[in-house]
Amino acid sequence: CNQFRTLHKTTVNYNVPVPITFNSYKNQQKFREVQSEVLNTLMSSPRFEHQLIDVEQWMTKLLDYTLEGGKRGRGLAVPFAYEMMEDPKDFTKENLHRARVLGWAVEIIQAYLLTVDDIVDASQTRRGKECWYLHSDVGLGAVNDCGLLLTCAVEVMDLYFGKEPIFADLIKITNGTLLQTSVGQYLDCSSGYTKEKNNLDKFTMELFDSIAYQKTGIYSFKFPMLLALTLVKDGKSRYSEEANKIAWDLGRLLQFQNDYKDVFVDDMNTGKVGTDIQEGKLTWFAVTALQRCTEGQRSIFKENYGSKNPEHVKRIKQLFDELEMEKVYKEYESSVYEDLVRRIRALPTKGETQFYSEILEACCKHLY
Ligand code: DMA
Ligand code: MG
Ligand code: MG
Ligand code: MG
Repeated sequence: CNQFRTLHKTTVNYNVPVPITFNSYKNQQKFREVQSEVLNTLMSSPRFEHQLIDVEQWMTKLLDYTLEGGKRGRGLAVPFAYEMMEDPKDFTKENLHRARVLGWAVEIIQAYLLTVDDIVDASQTRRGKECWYLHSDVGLGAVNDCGLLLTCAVEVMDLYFGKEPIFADLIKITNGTLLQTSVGQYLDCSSGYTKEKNNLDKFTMELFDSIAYQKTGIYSFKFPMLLALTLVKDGKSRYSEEANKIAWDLGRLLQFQNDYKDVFVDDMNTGKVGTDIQEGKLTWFAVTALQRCTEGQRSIFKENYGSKNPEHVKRIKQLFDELEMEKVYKEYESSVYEDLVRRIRALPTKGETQFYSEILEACCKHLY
């Protein structure tokens, strides 16, 4: 996480800083302990115990590589949501442990989503390392490895919860989340700009909002909360409509922060080399820049966006500078932050307020 901490100075100014406890050293430590337990349970389960040694070696390599180096925000959010949402008289240590197990299922799903995302985005690096699909012994086999990651996440749920009544809910929540995230990823890929298409009709803020919610908001914010609520007494009825709207806006916030880092922050800090300009992505920057463009600047955008040629990429970055996009972004981030703080304070329960406050702070400190 330290590498992201340096970004903190460049973003939102906090009126009242909220201490972040959900990813405290102690919580991270407890969460890490459960990682080895979950992976050992998985690898010694009936599906793997009679496999050839090669299988175990490959699975271990795949899981270790794709899980390593993440900030663990989404995974840690599951036990944190359980702690915040459960009535103290019903809270149990066993359920907290079960929430951590579900947190690891979320982290494996995150590893799956990022491994797929790097293929479709033609990325080079992730979490400071070469993308999985680029390894000489992986290549197109990465498609099957993604299937292995995803089915392992569901297998973890089955191994721990398969005989319990909540299992059906876990599967429904997980499949619904993945379906919607994949729709979001489809829209993200299909809405990109190329010079050949020469069409910017799709570059609207409405489409950006919808993609950001579907590809990022749901699995990042709604998913950990819904999983945690399966462990909470009468949890099903505890997901409020307002919390859902907050998940929507947190998804937008996380995505436009992600878009910011793609263009403006060095890969030494983000752990990944940006590809949004090259891939012609419908980002918050592209849409906002187009709203601020003169006709001449719009032509420059159309000539240079969506190209791998370094000169074209440089010209787009120059255009973003001419349009003062960094300044516009920071002002916008502050206004979104202020609005979310106000709405989070007004949530119906103390637990929800604390959960979303800490998650918001973590997003703005690039710890999520
Ligand atoms: C990522 O969007 C979305 C998912 C579902 C992984 P992105 O391609 O902007 O993410 P990144 O910038 O991390 O590659
Ligand atoms: Mg990507
Ligand atoms: Mg992507
Ligand atoms: Mg991105």
